[in-house]
Amino acid sequence: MINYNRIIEIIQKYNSFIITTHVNPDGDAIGSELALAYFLQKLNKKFLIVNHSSTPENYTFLDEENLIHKYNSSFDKEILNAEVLIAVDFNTIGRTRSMVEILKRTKAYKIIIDHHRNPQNFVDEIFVDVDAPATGILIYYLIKNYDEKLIDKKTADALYTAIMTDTGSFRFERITPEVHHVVADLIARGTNATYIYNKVYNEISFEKLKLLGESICNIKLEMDGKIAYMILDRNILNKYVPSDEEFDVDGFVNYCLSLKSTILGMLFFELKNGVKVSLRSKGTFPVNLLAEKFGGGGHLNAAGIRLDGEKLDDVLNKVIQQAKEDLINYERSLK
Ligand SMILES: [Mn+2]
Repeated sequence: MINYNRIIEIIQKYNSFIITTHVNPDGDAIGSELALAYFLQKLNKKFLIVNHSSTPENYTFLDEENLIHKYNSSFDKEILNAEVLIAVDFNTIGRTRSMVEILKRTKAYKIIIDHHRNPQNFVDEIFVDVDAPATGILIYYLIKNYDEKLIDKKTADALYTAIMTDTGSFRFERITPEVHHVVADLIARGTNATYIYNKVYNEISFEKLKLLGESICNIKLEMDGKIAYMILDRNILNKYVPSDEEFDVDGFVNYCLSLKSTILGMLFFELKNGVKVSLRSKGTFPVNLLAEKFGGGGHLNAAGIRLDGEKLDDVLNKVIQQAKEDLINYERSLK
């Protein structure tokens, strides 16, 4: 259980804040940052939201005031002089990529508000609830603890987006009656669930839709279909989305799990220099433990690995080999 009063104490004590989140921010990251910023705004606090990545197109509708900035060194002075740094929705400093050095240098009092396992100790205080389905729900309780009247429509929209996206639209594990109560409250405050869903998921480009189609056509199976995986190598990526920038293929991997046989789904994304792997599972197969063997992490049913500088073929071999071993041991343990 998170001590919300302690977070409020910190917010009341100080006046200038930096809010940041992880590389390739998802809906939970962006929604949580904005809801927190709207809260600070109402308390007349000075704040700056600055991230390594720019905000994915499908979440920009939440940021009408353009409060979120993409990091460059012109922000260094403000980051160094801030009194508090709030890290949301991540727990290892490396996930801020280009911001690692400046975050190490700032003397700001640092806190994490998050729901991932095994936080790294780069901050002064950690507020983590691994049972929470989204960081957004923690921000909701934080504001509610202070004064629920401060949850206005735009805050509700940001929080709804955070919770909707991190729960796969309310389908994943850790959905409880309580989560639905929170969401009901957000809708009561003016959030239009259909509008948000369409903004987030139904405005992708034709190219990205075709990329999804080809990714699905190329799904490969192992262990009688218990493992299903997709490979997005530079060839297929360049064919549809010719850019060196990493982009969001969040959700593609879930199609691997739509097969009846599949317990473990994986997506291999070839970076300019390295490989990113997204892992998803059904039931109690712990993909976070598989990810941790390669320096990654996450949740029981959703985790990720990032191997900079490594070749796609090598990563494919070793991750699939380890996945098979883990799955065999897992099935043995069920007997
Ligand atoms: Mn999250």
